[in-house]
Amino acid sequence: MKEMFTSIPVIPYEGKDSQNPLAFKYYDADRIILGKPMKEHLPFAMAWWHNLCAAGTDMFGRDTADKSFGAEKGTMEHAKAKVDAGFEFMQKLGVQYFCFHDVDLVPEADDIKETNRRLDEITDYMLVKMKETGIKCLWGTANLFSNPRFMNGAGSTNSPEVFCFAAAQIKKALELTVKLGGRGYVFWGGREGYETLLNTDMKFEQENIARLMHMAVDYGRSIGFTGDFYIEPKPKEPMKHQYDFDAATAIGFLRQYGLDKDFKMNIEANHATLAGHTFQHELRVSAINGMLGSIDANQGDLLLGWDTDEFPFNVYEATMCMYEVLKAGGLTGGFNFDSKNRRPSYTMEDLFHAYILGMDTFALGLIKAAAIIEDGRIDAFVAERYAGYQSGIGAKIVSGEATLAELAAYAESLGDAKLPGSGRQEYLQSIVNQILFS
Ligand code: XLS
Ligand code: CA
Ligand code: CA
Repeated sequence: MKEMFTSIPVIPYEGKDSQNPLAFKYYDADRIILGKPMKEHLPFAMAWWHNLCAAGTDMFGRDTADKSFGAEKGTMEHAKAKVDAGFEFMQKLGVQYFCFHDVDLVPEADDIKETNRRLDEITDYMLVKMKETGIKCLWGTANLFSNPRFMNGAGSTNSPEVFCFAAAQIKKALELTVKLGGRGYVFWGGREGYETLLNTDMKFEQENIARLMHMAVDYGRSIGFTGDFYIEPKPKEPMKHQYDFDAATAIGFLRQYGLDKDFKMNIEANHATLAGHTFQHELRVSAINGMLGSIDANQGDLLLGWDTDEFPFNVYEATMCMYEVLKAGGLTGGFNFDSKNRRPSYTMEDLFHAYILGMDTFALGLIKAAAIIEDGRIDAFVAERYAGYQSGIGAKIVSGEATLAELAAYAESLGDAKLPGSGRQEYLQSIVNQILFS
């Protein structure tokens, strides 16, 4: 097989003083952080769709990047060239996983039977490469939003025929995920929402989404899928309102429909900010509900109101992310770079620079989050802040033994309450800065 990225070597770790654009400054795969090598804390994944398919087309202009990889687009030869390019890319960077949608892998045919045959062929080819390289599948998914038939959603569509096509694609994508040994299976409900309530039966649509998910769980388990199903919340875009608005909403939905044992969250940074939350907030909500599964590692632009899927470079955000991940005991999933180069960064080298940026950002985030935990001042402050609940009336409240009347009598015996302890926000922020920049 011919090398695709001839000008790019295997990317070495050179340390923070390196000026080599094709070297890691912080991601040192075998460096031990809190007892575990970085590469185990950070199971990075390549997103097939952005890295091997998207070439810069936007609403106002066509492709800027050449992602033909020497083959004619829309052919199986091109699908194979993408596999070759993808595996060489991951190997050169030391990326251990990939994520895919069905239609990222092969050109979709007019007849679903032919699409499925192509998927069988390409995944046979991918399996060979996986054996050769040791690279694994993080998660798979079905694209239930691009084909015009999904204009009104997949599980939430008004058309039972379209619902069946969604079921067929999910069935196949689950089989492929099992075949490739994927750790997880994602539902991103891009078109599961509405444009106007004037034409929408919201209750029925959500019940139907739950029906489809139950069928997916039953089928997945019947063919040996033991991983996690994930919902990837996103509040809007492409729909005006999406049912999986944020983690809290998605978790409530899963519990309402009895899906919470099989599902966790796949949290994407850019979707968190579109929902009006911080990335850290969405991670914390998932973690405290035992549902922090996987992460789509990217970032948005707070000045833009849409999903820009930028490569993450905000070290503060990455640090807070890794703080949540470490506190939660790690991920069962991984860190998928659901990120794309900016349209004017169109060369092959730019693809590598982008991954080096993203991997270094999370490596630095990991190092700094571990330092915050080891430093201990923040954890100690939080523990102290709630210490009143460990004895006396506080302990009684927590034990569930206290009655409202008893607490009222206690308040009356005090006459007036002293103010709660200071939140010390500025002090805590200065600790984070001290650790980040020392
Ligand atoms: C789009 C989503 C999508 C999912 C997978 O905004 O991020 O790419 O991750 O369908
Ligand atoms: Ca996104
Ligand atoms: Ca995503």
